[in-house]
Amino acid sequence: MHWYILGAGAIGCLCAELLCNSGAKVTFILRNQSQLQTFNQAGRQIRLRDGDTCCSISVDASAAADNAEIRHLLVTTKAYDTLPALSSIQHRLAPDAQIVLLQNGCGQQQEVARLYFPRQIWAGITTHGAWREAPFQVVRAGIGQITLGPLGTSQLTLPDGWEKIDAAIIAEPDIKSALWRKLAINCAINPLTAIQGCRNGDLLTDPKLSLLMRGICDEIEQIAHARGQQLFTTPLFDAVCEIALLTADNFSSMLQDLRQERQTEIEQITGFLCREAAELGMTLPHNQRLLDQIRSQQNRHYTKGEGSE
Ligand code: KPL
Repeated sequence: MHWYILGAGAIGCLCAELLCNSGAKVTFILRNQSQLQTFNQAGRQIRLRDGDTCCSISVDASAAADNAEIRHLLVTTKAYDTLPALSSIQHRLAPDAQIVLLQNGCGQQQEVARLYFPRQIWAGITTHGAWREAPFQVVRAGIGQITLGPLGTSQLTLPDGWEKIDAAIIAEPDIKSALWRKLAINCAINPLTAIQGCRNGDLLTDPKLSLLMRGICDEIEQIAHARGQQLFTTPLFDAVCEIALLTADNFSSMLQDLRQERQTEIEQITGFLCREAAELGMTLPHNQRLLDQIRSQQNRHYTKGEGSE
């Protein structure tokens, strides 16, 4: 089995390790010559650090513009990069290719299923904790699981070869609900921590932030309910508090993106929720305010970036 991976960030590298260890051949698809050069400088290897233990794995890389056919593709790019990244390799995708999308956010999965029909698409979420300390070098921050489910079909199978992976891979028949649950958690934690510049755990210890988070959660629940989505068996606020406690020392991915002046996934997280609300004729004052605030912070970075070039 030969799996190509689009997106060589922390989750892309973790998955590369899992797939290599399962006996698959793994090739990263890199966007341009400069990324290929960085990969060559890293010894054509990925390095994973777990506490004091370090392991290196040799993988291949190919440029997006190459021509070799792709029959198995894992996409671990940032959510906003999904469509542009896929379109850069469209000429290589076999008509019966299997595509796995392992990303935050909602909306892009349905768009991929529509645009790349009749290929088989799986969407997934992961609770693995990892961060990238340098290109192709990842630090493992917590062992989690990968939950995957097929889009647009009721046949519950895993992608080719994934049953051989020696890690928790959960086959989920109702992946849409799993994506909504992850979306709800990300909507409640990410923008608020990004605006406040705080750790996830601070949402629990600062009464003002906890109150705000409760308001945000109530709005998310209203939309989920209007869309017929059951979220958790407990109120969303309680589920979010549990995750914030488990990840108390983390800086959310959105806060990290803002701090590093990178584009955030706000449009695929709170933006998706607010678009759903607009379609339903509903308003979400707390979530809309967070969306506006993150958009304006991002725009400041881009304007600054453009001015300094
Ligand atoms: O998924 C996360 C993220 O930061 O994107 C949470 C669960 C909020 C953990 O930080």
